[in-house]
Amino acid sequence: MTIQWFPGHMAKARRELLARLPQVDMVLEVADARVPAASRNPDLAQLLAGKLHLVVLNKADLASIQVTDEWLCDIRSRDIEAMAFSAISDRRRKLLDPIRKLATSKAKSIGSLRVLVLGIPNVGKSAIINKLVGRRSAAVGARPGVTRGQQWVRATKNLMILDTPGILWPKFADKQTGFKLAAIGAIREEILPLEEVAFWLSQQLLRRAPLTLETTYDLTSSDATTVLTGIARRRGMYLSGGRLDTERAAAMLIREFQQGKLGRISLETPGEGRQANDDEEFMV
Ligand SMILES: Nc1nc2c(ncn2[C@@H]2O[C@H](COP(=O)(O)OP(=O)(O)O)[C@@H](O)[C@H]2O)c(=O)[nH]1
Ligand SMILES: [Mg+2]
Repeated sequence: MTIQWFPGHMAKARRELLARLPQVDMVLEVADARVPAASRNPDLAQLLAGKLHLVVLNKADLASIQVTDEWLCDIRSRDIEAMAFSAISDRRRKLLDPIRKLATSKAKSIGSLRVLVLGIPNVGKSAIINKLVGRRSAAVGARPGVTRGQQWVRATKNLMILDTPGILWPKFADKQTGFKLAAIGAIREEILPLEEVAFWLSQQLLRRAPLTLETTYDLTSSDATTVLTGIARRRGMYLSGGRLDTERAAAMLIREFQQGKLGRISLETPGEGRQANDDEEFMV
């Protein structure tokens, strides 16, 4: 499901986006509320010139409420509309209202509003399309010039959605970004080893939500190097021969983080990424 981002893939995704943009009035850019910077691509803004643009921080049910509010202020301060959303628990209405408001504020006749949902893998694009289209789902036929197999679906009387989301390529600014994307399941584990991602995540948890590892796994140490062995011991994860299975513990920690079992945790705050660019270059 996730994509390994080689330059060729990025170029293809960019080409496909450029081909589809002329057909739409608004781009709904879906990002992950736990990593709103790492899950966006700053290069998108210049491609969108002239389009209505709404950033949806999805999976807000998994992120810190306070940190998400900070991100919304940060994005809006750059003159981009933004909202927090949970495709799992929020009502469709919460998404429809800001779309309408943005369209009418720009004097765009809502009577013809055509929307493309766009984002990196696994941020919830399909969940959002399903939410918007709801039970009203009714394909209205492929249109000329539209990528084959792609259809406009009517969400409301006035709102048409492309049923195939646009795939955005992440911008790998540094290794931290890679870890953030791996932690939310946006890039494949082949790119960054599971145990390295879990170690990084352990450090983040100890720093940003210090009680989480204790309440979830009964671990009291504040040393990230002991987290995986601690989880393996608590959960009885052993390899034949009696060694602790830290790889299984790593997979479990990442999975439970992704499922929200560790609580509402944001992995970055506005501002902190901007001074961390002395990190080594991260290539995929
Ligand atoms: N907790 C939570 N999970 C979500 C939310 N939106 C999507 N998901 C889950 O995230 C995973 C990826 O969603 P999907 O819509 O397939 O992402 P896509 O790759 O961007 O189309 C699925 O397991 C969804 O159930 C959300 O708002 N909150
Ligand atoms: Mg999808």
